[in-house]
Amino acid sequence: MMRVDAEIPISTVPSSLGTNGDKPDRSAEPADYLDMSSISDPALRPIAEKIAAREDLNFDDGMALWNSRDIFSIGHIANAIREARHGRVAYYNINRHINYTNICALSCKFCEFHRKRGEKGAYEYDLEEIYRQASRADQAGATEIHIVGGLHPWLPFEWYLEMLSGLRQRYPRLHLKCFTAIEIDHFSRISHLSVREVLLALREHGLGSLPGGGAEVFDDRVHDEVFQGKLRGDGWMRVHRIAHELGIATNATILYGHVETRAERINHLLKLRQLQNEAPGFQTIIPLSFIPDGSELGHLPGPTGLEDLKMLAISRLMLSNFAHVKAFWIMQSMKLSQVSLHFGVDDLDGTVVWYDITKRESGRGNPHQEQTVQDIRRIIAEAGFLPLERDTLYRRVIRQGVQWHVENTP
Ligand code: V47
Repeated sequence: MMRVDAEIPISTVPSSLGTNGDKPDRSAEPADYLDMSSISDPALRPIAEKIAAREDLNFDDGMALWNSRDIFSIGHIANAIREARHGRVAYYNINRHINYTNICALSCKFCEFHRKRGEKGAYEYDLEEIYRQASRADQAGATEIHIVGGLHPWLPFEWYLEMLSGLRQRYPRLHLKCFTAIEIDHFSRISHLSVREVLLALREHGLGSLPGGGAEVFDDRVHDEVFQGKLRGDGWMRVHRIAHELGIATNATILYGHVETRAERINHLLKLRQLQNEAPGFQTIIPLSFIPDGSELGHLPGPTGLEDLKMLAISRLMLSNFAHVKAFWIMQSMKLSQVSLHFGVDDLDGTVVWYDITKRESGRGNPHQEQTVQDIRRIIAEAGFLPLERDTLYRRVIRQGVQWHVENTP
C-alpha cells in the first residue's frame, strides 16, 4: 500500500506548477537567490549577471560554462533559476513505462534495445498484454503511462489507434504519454497521412502528450555517425512544432556523452530554446546520460558524475523558457539525481517500475527498475526540498493511497 502524501504547506508551493512553457511560475527573481560573492570563477560572473537580469545566455556563455571547473558556482547560478521558478518544491510522479516492442527497423549504434524479428531477445506485446500492464498501473494508483517502442516494420497505424482507444476506454484516469517523434514520423509513412493528421487521429483516440525521446543530438555529423537512418533533428523539431500548434504538450531530450562535442550540445539546447520561443509547448528538458553497456558504442566510457551535473545545470541555464528540468534517475542514478536538485533540477520523473531501453540500475538484462514513492520522497526531503506529486501536465496531485485527483478538480 502506498503511503499517503504528507501535506505540504501551500505557501511553499508555486502558484502555477509550470504548464505555461515559457512563463515563469512565480514572481520571485533569480537575482533574489544569487550571491555574487560566492562565485569563484571570474568567467562565470558575467553569466550570473545575465541570469540576474533575466537575459538569455548565448553560445559563448554556454561554452564558458563547459570550460569552467567551478562546479559549485555553476550549481549556484542554476539553482537561482530553479528556486525562482519552483521554490523548495521538487516534483515526481507515479507512473509506469511500457515498451511495447523492441523490434525496430533501425539499428542505431547507441541503442542496446533494438532487435530484429526472430533475433534472440526480440519481443512484441499484444494489446491484451498492454492492457494487463496498464491495469496493474491503474490499480497501483499511477497517473501516467509512458508508452514507446521500436519502429515495428509490420504493425499498421490502426493497431496504435486501437491500443490508445482500448486504454482510454478501460482506464480513463491514466494520462497516455506516448510515442516519440520518431514513431510519429514512422506512423505518417505507414499510414500515408501527414504528421498533423497522425497527431490529430492519435489525440482523438486518447493520446495525452508526447514524451521527449528520440531527439538525441541535433547535428548531422553526430547523426550520421551514431543515429544513421533515424529521423534527423529538423524532422524531430517539425513533429514537436506541429504538436505544439495543435495544443499537445511535449517534452524534449538530449542524449549526451557519446561522440558529440560540448559545442554540439550547446547548439542542441539553443535550437530547443528557439523552437520553444516560436511554438511554445515544451514542458521539460530531460538530459539523458549515455549508458554505453551493451551497445555498439560499448567501448566508450560514458559521462562521469561531474559531467552529468554540469549537463543538467547548463540545461537549466540555457533553457530560460523551459519550466522544468528533469533528471531521469534511470540514466543519472538515484544518488546523483538527488544531488542534482541543487544544480537546477526540479523533477525526478517517477516510479517507472519496468524499463527496457537501458538497464544500468538493475544490472544488465533485467527490466525491473522501480522506485517506491517513499524512496523518492525521502531523497527529495533529505536534499532539503519539498516532495510534490504532479501529474503529467505538472498539476498538483492530491492523493489518499491509490485514490487521487488533480487539485481543483473533483
Ligand atoms: O530516445 C537510448 C535514450 C530515450 C540509450 O519525456 C539512451 O518524460 C542513454 O526519452 N543510454 C528514451 N539513453 C527515454 C526518454 C524519456 C525518458 C524519461 C522521461 C521522458 C519524458 C523521456 O532514451 C531514447 C534515447 O535518446 N537512450 N539508448 C542509452 N544507451
